[in-house]
Amino acid sequence: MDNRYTLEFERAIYNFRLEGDDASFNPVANAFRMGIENDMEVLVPVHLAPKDIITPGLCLKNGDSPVFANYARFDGADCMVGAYTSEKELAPGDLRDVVCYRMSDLVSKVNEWSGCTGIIINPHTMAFNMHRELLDQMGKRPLSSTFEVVRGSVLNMHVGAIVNAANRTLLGGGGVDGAIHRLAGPGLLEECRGYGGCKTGDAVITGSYNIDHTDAIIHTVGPIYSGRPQDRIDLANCYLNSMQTAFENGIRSIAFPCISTGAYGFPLGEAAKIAVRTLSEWFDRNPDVVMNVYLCCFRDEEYRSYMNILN
Ligand code: AR6
Repeated sequence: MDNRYTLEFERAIYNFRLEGDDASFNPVANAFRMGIENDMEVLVPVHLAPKDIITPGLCLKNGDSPVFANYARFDGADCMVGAYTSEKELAPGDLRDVVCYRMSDLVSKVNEWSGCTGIIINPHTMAFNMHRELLDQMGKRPLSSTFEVVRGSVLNMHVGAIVNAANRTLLGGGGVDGAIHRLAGPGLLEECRGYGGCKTGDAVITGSYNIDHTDAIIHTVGPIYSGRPQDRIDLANCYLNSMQTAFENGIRSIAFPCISTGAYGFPLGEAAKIAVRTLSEWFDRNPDVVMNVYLCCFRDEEYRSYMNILN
């Protein structure tokens, strides 16, 4: 199964789990809705035996043959159908018979089957429960880009692209730049060498090399803070050009660090305001694009700055 919408859904659930109690449903709902509208498929474990041997059962179709979905019981009451977003997620369950099924069809089936309370996604790892009410809510929620402020490193996020706060040489350095290069390996440095640098405020996209939970790295160069008005323009351009680069490369989820606020000394409060304003403007200018954006706060004070603004 190779479906980029299923992958985006898997990523959104992973990030939701990672964020813990503060997590917002918005990115998951976006990924789910986008998936439903674009024939997202999931792997459903099935029994190949006749229906009367398995009760209760949810009859799906695999080509012309009927098959019966596996289900799981929770707390003695809930009966949910298991579905997986990838072979990797399926592996720990040691399940042999699966069918690739359209999520929209599975949702319809679940709603028809009185014994079933919903779908459980990746029960062996992330275990994301989608009760009927949640399925209903997510199905109705309007699609729109969202940004989520999260605690932690960009390197923890499962997204289409991770943004690097690089320098003008693009040849690595300290901070998040150093961490990304260390994890990605020498192939990244080699590709970066080929670009001959990047101007302040611009963005360059590369492969992700050994970082397998993202497809790309977008390197942008923030301003070294001097207090001049140009710093604010340059920082806004970092967000704008990174978003545009992501969009033009078909990327629909992206994780930003707090660009320029470490070694480059940009005051946090001001930088957070610029990030929020620039992203909101980009969303307004691109109403037909649905992008899940994560603003990652490696240090607690970064998180506090965003919260001050958003509250
Ligand atoms: N992992 C994840 N995020 C980090 C890490 C890390 N190890 N270290 C810092 N951050 P900075 P800048 C976060 O200093 O201010 C480099 O040497 C940090 O909390 O990495 O744009 C480059 O090569 C903050 O949210 O970048 C440049 O020369 C964000 O990363 C220069 O620093 C940016 O902090 C760029 O300075």
